[in-house]
Amino acid sequence: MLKKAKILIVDDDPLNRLVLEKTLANDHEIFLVESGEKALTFVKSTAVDLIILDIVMPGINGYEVLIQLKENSTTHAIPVIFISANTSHDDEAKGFELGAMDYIAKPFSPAIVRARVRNQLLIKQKNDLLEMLASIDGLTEIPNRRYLDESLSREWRRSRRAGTPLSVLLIDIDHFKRYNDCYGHRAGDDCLKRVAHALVAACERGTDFVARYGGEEFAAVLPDINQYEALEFANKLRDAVNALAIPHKASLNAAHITISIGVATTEFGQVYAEHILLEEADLGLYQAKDSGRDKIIA
Ligand code: GH3
Ligand code: MG
Ligand code: MG
Ligand code: MG
Repeated sequence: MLKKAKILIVDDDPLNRLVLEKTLANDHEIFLVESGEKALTFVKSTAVDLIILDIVMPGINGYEVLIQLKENSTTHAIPVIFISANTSHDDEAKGFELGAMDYIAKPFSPAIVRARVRNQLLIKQKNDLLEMLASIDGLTEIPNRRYLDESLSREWRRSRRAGTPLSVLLIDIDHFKRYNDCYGHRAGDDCLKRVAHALVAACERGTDFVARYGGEEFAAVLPDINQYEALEFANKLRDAVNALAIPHKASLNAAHITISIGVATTEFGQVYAEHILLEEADLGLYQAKDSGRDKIIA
């Protein structure tokens, strides 16, 4: 089933906008803008499912709009259908090369526009589902390593471009091997799930996330967070896991499950590779273990 989608129509011709709106408004929620500039501003504040984009417009043209959409991580996956009176094969090929999903020639048939829009929305729905399934860890049902790597890479590039801070936390359950040995692997799995959910629940800002890094290790990515704030957040995570009070009688540092955390921050336009951030966090984690566990080291 296709749910009502948000569709942005970008065309400088008022009549075209009107006809397209009438064609699609019964099945979808329609937004209209008359220029490429306005389209790029609009998608910053509203998540749309599909864009129908005119090519020839005063100001920036449709090709340029598509290029800019593709460069931005929040808009690169929005399907774009070009709609144009430019019907040469070269124009059409250029549209596809830039990443358009479809190309409709003006004048258009409303029934065909409806069908093509529906096709693209169905493909998008399936792609979103696949993307979601490929990004979730099977045991804990939180984001997995693949999601972490892709998102960290994107956030690192964004931080470097904008000169904003970015913090990464590596989180490791203390004496977890002893937990498995003492309570069994099934109980170990349950413990991992509970810790994972406590970590995720502590992320209040929509831009922060925690992923399963592997085994009994997790990573948190905190965009726009400096070292001081990252340490505060790490404390919150440590408190959240302590508050679970999961008994661990075989632990060597406490009577319940605890975590150790390494913190790394890139700040003040400092440039180093994203893997170095993880390595720095890993170094902090190693020191946290070395200094008795249930600790946080930046
Ligand atoms: P430390 O405090 O130094 O981190 O000690 P540790 O025992 O937690 O560290 P170590 O790396 O020696 O052991 C990690 C353990 O985590 C070993 C492994 O069996 C367990 N583990 C990893 N993935 C899973 C999992 O999916 N389920 C369960 N039950 N255990 C897991
Ligand atoms: Mg036009
Ligand atoms: Mg470990
Ligand atoms: Mg461990």
